Amino acid sequence: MPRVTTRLYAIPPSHPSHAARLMLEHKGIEHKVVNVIPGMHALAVRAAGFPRGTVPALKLEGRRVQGSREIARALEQAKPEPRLFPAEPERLLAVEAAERWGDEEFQDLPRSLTRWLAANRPEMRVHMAAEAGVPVPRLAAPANALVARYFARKVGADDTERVRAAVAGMPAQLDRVDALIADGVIAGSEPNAADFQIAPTVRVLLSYEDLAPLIEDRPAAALASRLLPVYPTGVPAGMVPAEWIPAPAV
Ligand SMILES: N[C@@H](CCC(=O)N[C@@H](CS)C(=O)NCC(=O)O)C(=O)O
Repeated sequence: MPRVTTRLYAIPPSHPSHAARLMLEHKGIEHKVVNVIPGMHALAVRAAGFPRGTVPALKLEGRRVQGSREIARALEQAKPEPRLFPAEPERLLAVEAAERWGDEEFQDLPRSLTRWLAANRPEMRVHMAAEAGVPVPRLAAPANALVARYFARKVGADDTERVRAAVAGMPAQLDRVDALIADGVIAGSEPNAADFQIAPTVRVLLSYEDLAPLIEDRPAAALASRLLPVYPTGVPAGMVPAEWIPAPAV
C-alpha cells in the first residue's frame, strides 16, 4: 500500500486546524491528520520541522506549509480543482477579504475565550483534561494552571477586559458572517476558502453551551453545522461568566 505523504498537524479543539482539514477533504487530497497533544503542540510542530509553533501545519509533497490561509493557497496550487478561490476577479477579492477577516480577527474570539477560561477557571482545566483523555483529570488540572496561564498570555487573554469585550462583540461579528452569506460571498453551492475559514470559528462558538442560544438561529449556524456537523470538543454551560453573555436580540 502506498504511504500517505500529506500530513496535517492539528489539535482537536483548533478551529483553523478544522479549516485546513476541510479544505484537504474538499480537494480530495489523501492525507493523514496527526493530532498532537494540546499544550504540547507548539513543541511538536517545531520538532516536525515547522518554523512556527502553531497548528494547522501541513506537510504537502515535501513542502512544509503553516497557517490556514497559506495552506489554502498551497492546496489550490497542488490541485486546482475543485477550486477554493473563484476565478472571477470581483468575487475573488470578496472571498479573499472575507477569508482574511476570518483569519486575522474572527478566529481570535474562541481562542481568547478558551484560553481565558483555562487560565481562570479550574473546572475548565478539569474539563479540558477529560476531553484530552487524561486518565484522572482532577489531578492533572492543577498542574496545568501554569501552562494555561502561559497560553493565555500568548494571545492577550490574560487581559480580562479585552476578552470580555470580545465576547460582547460576538453578535456584531456574527452579523458580519450573516451579511457575507446574504451577499453570496460564502454559503454558495460550492464552499470556498472563506467558507472553510469562517465556518469552523462559528462552529466552535456553537460548541459553547453558554453561547449557542445566541447563535443557533442564525444563517451562520446553518453554514457551520452543514460543514462541520460534529465538533470534537465543547464547553459545558456555566463556564462563561453569566454577566459577560450578550443579551439575545429582540
Ligand atoms: N491564524 C492562524 C492561527 C494559528 C494558531 O494560532 N493556532 C493555534 C491553535 S488554534 C496555535 O497553534 N497556537 C499555538 C500557540 O499559541 O503557541 C491560522 O489560521 O493558521
